[in-house]
Amino acid sequence: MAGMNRVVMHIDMDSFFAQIEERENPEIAGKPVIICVFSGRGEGIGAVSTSNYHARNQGIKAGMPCGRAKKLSPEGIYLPSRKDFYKEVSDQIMEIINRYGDAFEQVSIDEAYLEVTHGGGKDIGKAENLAIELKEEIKNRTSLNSSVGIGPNKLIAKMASAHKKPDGLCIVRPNEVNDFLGPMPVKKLYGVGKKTAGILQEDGIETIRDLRERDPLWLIEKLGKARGKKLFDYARGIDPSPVISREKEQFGRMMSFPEDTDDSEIIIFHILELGEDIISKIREKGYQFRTVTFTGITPDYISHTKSLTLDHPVSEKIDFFEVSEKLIMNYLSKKPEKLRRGGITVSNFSRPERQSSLIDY
Ligand code: TTP
Ligand code: MG
Repeated sequence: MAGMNRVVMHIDMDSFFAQIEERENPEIAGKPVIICVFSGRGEGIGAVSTSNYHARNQGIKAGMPCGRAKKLSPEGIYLPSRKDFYKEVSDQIMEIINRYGDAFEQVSIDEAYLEVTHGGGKDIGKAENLAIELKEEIKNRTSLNSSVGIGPNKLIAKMASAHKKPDGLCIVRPNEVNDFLGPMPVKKLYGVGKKTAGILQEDGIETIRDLRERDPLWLIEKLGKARGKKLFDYARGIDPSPVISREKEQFGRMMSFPEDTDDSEIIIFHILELGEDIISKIREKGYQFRTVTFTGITPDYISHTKSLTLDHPVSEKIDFFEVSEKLIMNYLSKKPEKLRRGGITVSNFSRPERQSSLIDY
């Protein structure tokens, strides 16, 4: 990817666990909400997992003992963490995010990276529209706010998503990277923890700009080779690390139609276009597939799917076109309503036996 302009997106949900609880209990809206994890070592000994922004304004922080939080915010609403439930909501969100990029990497329960260099990228304006659409789809389907950062790599995208929280969208173009990072306190730089920040501050380094002015050899001497080199690059907004998709069990693409439509010809036209991309990816990998799934999303974000599984694996474009067309016609005959978005996914992969072995024998 060297020399190529990348566009990377980082999505992070706002006060995730607390926001879910606010959604589930509308009566607590507007109050400080604190989610506590109890250690099992006796009642009441718990730590703050997260809190909403009202509680943060009162000085409450993740990791703080709940007892201390209660002193800071006696009127706060304290709720026990329901991790399994949050995980379900997370899965739902990740499934949405996954469809917006060329590569998708989930990094925690509420954050993920997307490489959008090809899909909507290069042109940052297109990436911006993609981000607006993604935020909107998450909001419409889960009622939750997210923050998105867009930058030329993972480091900048991540720092950008944090920059305008909550409900933020922050775009940092390659020529803006230095101005974006420069004035920030050094502890905000990704990879700088409390300890490193302390070491740097002892030597008068307050901002990322201060860090940038230091000699690389000085940094290596202070922080060790690996960390010193890394922070030298990070201070300049350099991060070549790729967005790594886990081995996928399916390949899919999703799109918004130019306008809401139930016209089968229009829908098929767009979906087959998405398919071009999917098929070339699959052929690149040497996969064959048996299942094709069509997803339709209505203007009020209800989604329906329809799948078709062949009795033998295929990999030709013509097979994909045939199956997709059949699926979409079938879908529309059962659900004749307008669609805002549509998507197509192929799955059920296998690798063909190598043909040459037949000849060898
Ligand atoms: P974060 O994204 O770090 O925090 P957040 O989503 O609550 O708030 P922000 O708006 O700043 O992004 O973490 C996601 C979830 O992970 C968080 O809701 C709760 C959980 N978590 C813990 O349980 N303990 C912790 O120390 C942290 C940082 C997070
Ligand atoms: Mg978050």
